[in-house]
Amino acid sequence: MNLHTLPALTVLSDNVTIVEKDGVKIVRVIHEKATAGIALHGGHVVSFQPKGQDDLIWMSEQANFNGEAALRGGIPICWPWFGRIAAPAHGFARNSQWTLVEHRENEQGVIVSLGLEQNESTLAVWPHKFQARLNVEIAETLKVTLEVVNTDDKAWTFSGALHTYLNVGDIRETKTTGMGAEYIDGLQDAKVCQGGDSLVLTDTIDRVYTQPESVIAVNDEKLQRTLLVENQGHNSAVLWNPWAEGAQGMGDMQDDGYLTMLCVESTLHAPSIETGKTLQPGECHQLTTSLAVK
Ligand code: TA6
Repeated sequence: MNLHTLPALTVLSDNVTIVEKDGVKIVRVIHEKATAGIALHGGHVVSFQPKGQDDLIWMSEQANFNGEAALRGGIPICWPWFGRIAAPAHGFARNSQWTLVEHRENEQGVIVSLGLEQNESTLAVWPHKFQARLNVEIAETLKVTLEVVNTDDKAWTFSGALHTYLNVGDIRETKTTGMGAEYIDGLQDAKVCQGGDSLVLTDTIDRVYTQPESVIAVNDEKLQRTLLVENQGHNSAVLWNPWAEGAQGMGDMQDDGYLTMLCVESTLHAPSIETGKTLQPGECHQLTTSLAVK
């Protein structure tokens, strides 16, 4: 996504500016090491481009920057649940307005922190108090950490994902390794399956891999690079591509959009709200994903 042409609203420092795309404010970072954008709507990373590289992040040309829909592409924050186990799908965080808490920078890069707490509309769908902090570290690599704290006086359970859309040259010439052998297949009623951990996709895929390696490698023949994805605080990694028919069925993805994207997600998966991870009052959890080019 080209951040350079967006009108600047506020200059916060030499490297950090608030810009706007349609109705959505974006924290834009232009640093010696990389450029990046984080939309306050959704706390959504929309771009990460290390110096001399194509963007590592895919954004749909048809994403709705209207401040109402979740953005298609980028790194959606799925929380406090992952998937369609409750409504709205993937939780409310990706469709909430986050606040810029702080930004810090030095010659290595910039850290941008956003915050979200319960409000009337989150309490209406999930009756719990929480404090969420999204730390986005922009340097030669990108590190995104979602930290959630239980600020309520009783325990609650949650799941979630950092639903990264990677930008690839051509999905048909992209090989993913390190997913691990076992997966829950979203296309076969959550059947548990075994398979090789190295894949070149030829069709739609929607899998929760339960034993991923610590580093997942996405080898992109066309762009001549390998993207490395390293996750923490997760219990699985999701691989998703809607392929041609899926893309055609989505109003916010161009028909051929599936050819240049691959979701590799840092996921805390649970089959229901009740079976998610439990946090007692005062406890916190961090879910992280890091992206690098080899
Ligand atoms: O992470 C994979 C997935 O849960 C798929 O099942 C697919 O629907 C995708 O997310 C996108 O979901 P969304 O609600 O953004 O359309």
